[in-house]
Amino acid sequence: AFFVSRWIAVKLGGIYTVIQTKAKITVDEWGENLFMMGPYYEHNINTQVEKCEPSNPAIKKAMGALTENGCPVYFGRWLIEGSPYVILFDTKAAAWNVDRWKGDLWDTCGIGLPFHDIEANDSLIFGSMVAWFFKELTDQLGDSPNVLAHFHEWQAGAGLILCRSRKIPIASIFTTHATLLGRYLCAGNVDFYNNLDKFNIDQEAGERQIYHRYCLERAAAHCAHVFTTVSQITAVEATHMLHRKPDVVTPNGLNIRKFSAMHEFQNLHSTNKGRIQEFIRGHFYGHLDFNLQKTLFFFIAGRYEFSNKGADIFLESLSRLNYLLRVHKSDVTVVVFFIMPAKTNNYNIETLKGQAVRKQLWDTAHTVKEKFGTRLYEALLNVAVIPNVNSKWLQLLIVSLPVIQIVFHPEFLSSASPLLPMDYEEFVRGCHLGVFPSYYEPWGYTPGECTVMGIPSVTTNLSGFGCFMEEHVSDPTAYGIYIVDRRFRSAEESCNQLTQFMFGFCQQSRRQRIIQRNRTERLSDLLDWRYLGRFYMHARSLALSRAFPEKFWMEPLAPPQGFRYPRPGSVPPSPSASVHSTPHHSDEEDGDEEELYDEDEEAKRDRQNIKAPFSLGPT
Ligand code: G6P
Ligand code: 1S3
Repeated sequence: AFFVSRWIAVKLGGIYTVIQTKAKITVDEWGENLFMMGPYYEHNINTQVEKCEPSNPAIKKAMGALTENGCPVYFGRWLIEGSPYVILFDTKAAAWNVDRWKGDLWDTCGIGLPFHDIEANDSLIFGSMVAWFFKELTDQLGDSPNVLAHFHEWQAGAGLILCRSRKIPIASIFTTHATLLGRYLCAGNVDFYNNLDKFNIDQEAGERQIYHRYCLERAAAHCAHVFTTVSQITAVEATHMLHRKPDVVTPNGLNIRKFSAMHEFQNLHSTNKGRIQEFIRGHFYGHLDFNLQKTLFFFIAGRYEFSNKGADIFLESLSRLNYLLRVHKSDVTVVVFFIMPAKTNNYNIETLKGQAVRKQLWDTAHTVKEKFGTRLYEALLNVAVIPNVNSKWLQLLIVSLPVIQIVFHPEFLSSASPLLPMDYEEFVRGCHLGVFPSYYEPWGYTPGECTVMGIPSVTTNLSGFGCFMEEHVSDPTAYGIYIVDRRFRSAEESCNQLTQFMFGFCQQSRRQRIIQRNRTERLSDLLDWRYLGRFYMHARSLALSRAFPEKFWMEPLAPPQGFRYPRPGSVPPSPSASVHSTPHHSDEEDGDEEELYDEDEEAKRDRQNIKAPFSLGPT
């Protein structure tokens, strides 16, 4: 089996996450017969791949045929869990063929690529090398063993189109993780989902100057033995935008890591939150007029697609939330992080200074801690604690203060950053709520990643993840999955709903948040590749049975058995009706509560219910 994608060892975005997290279970299934094929990028490969010689003589010979003709191909092991083999095609070195290969593509299917679209040209070079490789390989192998190739996204489409038009004997799958037109149309402020059948798609693609890309995508979808996409909502979109209904929906999973100590993820939340608080102390140095013990951290993260990722309605809802918190005289402050890579020049000097001063104060406070200890540190930083301020005046001051602070972090997070030295996972764990109110989101890994770390999140019924949760969980909100309706409501109504979700979240006590996190984490099993991987297995069997019907036969597929995760055993968490069972729980802000509800019992019951979340009929 071969996985063909532009994102092999290229750390960027959701498709990389699919391929990288899925590697382990796919290697478990295919062992030495699994190969991931991608373009060769020297800087990525040096840090992520261990080069070696292929032990399979047919692979070696096929690679040799390309390399000897001036188109180098490399082999190695990708240094991730499962250590899959990778075959990497040096598209830069092979670029001298591009004009000839453009001619081949034109002669084959009438798709012409403009010279200025570098990504499309690169994808053609990659695809031409892949098709050439498969030709050499299958010439040697004959039909034993059979070759199955799974192509991801339009950038791998050319390889698939060329293989099929040259009648190379492979079973093929094409998975699209979005449609080009869907993404463009949604970003252009159209009422996309209510007009799916009304667009003149050729014209729309032409007007957006993506006609050639769209042709590659559409041709790949039609050429494949099996066409799949990542969610039901994108399946409907693809049916209209590409004119082929996907054969299988292959939802995205994750590798779920279970801690031996059940509540370890809660401790991790606490430690990482401490690190975010440190950043905040430095970032707001001189303006730190809010109590960090009463501060909640929200964040949004993803590609900088302002309206597609819902940053627009998030900002609007934050201003409404700010208003609500003020009029209710809430003592909660919300700090919101926008983690969206954008164009940057340099670090902001003021920000660096703030962190440096914070560090100095920390050191100073520690040298004198025998005398004054941490309280001095807090006092030095916290301008709200001003001695001799008359309490009425102070109250006025607090009410007039904004209760929402926004930090825009225009880069991916990294533990090597001098400002916020945390990896994405650590950062997510330290936050309280992920907010992803996307308008266009075929799947949406961000809320899924929050879920497996036990962090509640907001998603929408226009995201694959949100729809999946709506389908499989009876009461997602009770489990900390807030689903904003962006399908059947106006933008104004969606903003209000999002505001209410966030306001409700802010009103929870610490104890309620802890209980909610426990519940959120329990949903992880639903997102485990160990379950979701079976949709990929099904797609592979289907492709083999269509490509080589005399050898592979598949029983007609029984419809997947719907699974619904039940409501939690109690009413949604309320301070008087539930009590946490989390060890090491410090709870300065909440009063004592009666022990009326055993949460671990609830967890046990839920886990028993989720033994086999999906059954897919014969595979
Ligand atoms: C985890 C820790 C607790 C801590 C809590 C803070 O549950 O185990 O010790 O009190 O996090 O939760 P919060 O929602 O206030 O950040
Ligand atoms: C796409 O990446 P995106 O963020 O551009 O593929 C991801 C993986 O399937 C998916 O999660 C996401 O919704 C798509 O949009």
